[in-house]
This record gives sequence, structure tokens and C-alpha cells, in this order.
Amino acid sequence: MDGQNAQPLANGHGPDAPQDGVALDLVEVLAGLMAPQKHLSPKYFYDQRGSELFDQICGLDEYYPTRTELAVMREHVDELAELVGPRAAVIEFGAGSNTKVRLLLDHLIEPAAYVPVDISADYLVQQAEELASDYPNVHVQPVFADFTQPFALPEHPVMPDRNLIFFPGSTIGNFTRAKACELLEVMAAEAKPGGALLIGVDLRKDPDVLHAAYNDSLGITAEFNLNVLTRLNRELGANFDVDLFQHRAVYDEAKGRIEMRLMSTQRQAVAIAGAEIPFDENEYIITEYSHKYSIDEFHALARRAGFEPARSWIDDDGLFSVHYMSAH
Ligand code: AVI
Repeated sequence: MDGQNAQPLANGHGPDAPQDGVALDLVEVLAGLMAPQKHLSPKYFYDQRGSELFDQICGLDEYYPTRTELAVMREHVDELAELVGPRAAVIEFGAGSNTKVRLLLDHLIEPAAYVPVDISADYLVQQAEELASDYPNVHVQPVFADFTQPFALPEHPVMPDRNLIFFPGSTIGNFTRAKACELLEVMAAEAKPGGALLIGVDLRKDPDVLHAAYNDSLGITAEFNLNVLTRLNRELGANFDVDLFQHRAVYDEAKGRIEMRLMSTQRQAVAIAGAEIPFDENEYIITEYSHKYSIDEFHALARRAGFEPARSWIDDDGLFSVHYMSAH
């Protein structure tokens, strides 16, 4: 791509990419709200306000993952660059924080290409334009696709020596363990034999630390969670009274996961697209899982999906892990 003209390659999706994160799917939303355990997909958090709130979460003292992952990457990036070798194509699943990919592009040996893959075209294009002008020797080619399904990779002017799949932020934790395995299988296929994966994974830890990270004292995570109801009102004409729901984040130690919930403070009914959704007092919608792994657990999962763990780095407090794995 030439600096100013970042045109994402579409991969089986229509030309009208959602401008505001992933578009709400009414059928999916209703099915989730009518299920015995009400649920909504976490992909719906990220409208413009939700993305702003998530950025604020990443800067909170209590929310350790973002800064810890970056610190671990910074500490080991030279060793990582050696392992990756020259002329890699970095394929990022989800167009995330520029800081992390810049760290990679600054330290890898002659990186050949950068391919951010996302379903939200506005972030993709903006991020790609900035990177293309700052890294003129790197072929930046965004791909507009749902990365949970196999997608076609673009050609590059310089043939990369290997694909490096990059999936930071412990976003893998937002998938159930079974879905995480399927996603890792897609990654192994996209990496191709000889390729590799660099992935950030949040670790199991003291439940109090997790509780604080997902129930922050400033209430930003609460606002982030409740914002999805405001979005349903605005975009689907629902009539949620947001004041009658409360944010709860609960750690289930046996399952190794945070459950983000929106709890109804009273018995009530909510109307959405002609349907009526009844709530009992204290009944809740699950809006997100955030799974936590031990190193061994994550290695076993990745092996099942077709990766061989090569290096795992963690911070001194054992909060967060970054793994480099080869695809076979
Ligand atoms: C994006 N994802 C990895 C975050 C997490 O920690 O699971 C989303 C989040 N939810 C609440 N706080 C942050």
C-alpha cells in the first residue's frame, strides 16, 4: 500500500464495512437475550464510546494486562527478533494498539509486511495509513475479514521468509477454551508450516487482583459494560433503563475466568424490536468471559491447535505471559 491510500482487501464481506466497530446483529442479540442464560457477545462493546472506555481501562492502575504485556515485550524484543529472523510478514489478528506493533516493526530484522486483519474497517484503515507512512519499507496491507474464519492473505512485493501471527492483549481469553482452540487452528493455518505465533495471554492469579482489575474503583469498567445497553437502545430501538442494571465482574476460579455481567436490580421487562425480554430481580446478562490460563494449560491448548511452544516470557510478578510458538 502506498502511504496515503490504505484500501483494505475485503474477504467475503460486503463493501459497507461497519463504521463503528462490529455492527449489531438483531437476530444474534435477540437469541442471546432470550436464552435461558441471557448473554451478549463482547464484540458489541466496541462502538466509538466503548472503544474510548476500553482505552481508559488499559491505562488504569488496577488493569495490569496492557502495561505488563508491553513491558514483557519490551524486555524480550531483541531475543524475539532473533527467533523470528529476517523478512517476516506480521499478521495481526484484530487491529489493536499501534504501540505494540511499532515495537515489533522497530526491532524485527527487515520486516517485509504488516497485515492487520479486522472486521472493523475504520480502525484498520486509520492504523494502516499511519504505519505505511512511518515504515516505507514495510508493505502494509490491511485485510477486512472476520479472523475467526480462514481468510486469504495478500501478496507482497517482497516475498516474506515467514508469517508471524500477532495476537496481543489476551483477546484469546475472550473466547471459550473450545473456541480459543478453533481460533488457534485458524492461526496455525494462516501462519503456514515454518511460520510462528506471538500471543499475549493473561495468567491465573490471586482472585483479588482479578477482581480489582475488572471492578475498578473509578467505575470505568462498569461504564464500559453498561454502554452496550445504551448501544442497543440507540441502534436497535431497545428501551433498557440503564439505571436499573448494575455491572458485576465475578471470577470463577474453577473455570479460570472472569464473567462480566449486567444485573437487573429489579423485576422488569425490556422491549426490543417487538420482542419483550423479562428480567427477574438479580437476573443478569453475561456480556464477556475473560479466561485466564496457566502456562502449562496454554501450551497444551496451543499444541492441540498445531503449534509448538518455543519461548514463554512472563513478568516478575507472574501476572501476564507472552508466548512465541512455531507452526507445524
Ligand atoms: C479485550 N479483552 C482482552 C479485555 C479483557 O481483559 O478481557 C476486555 C476487558 N473487559 C473488561 N476489562 C477489559
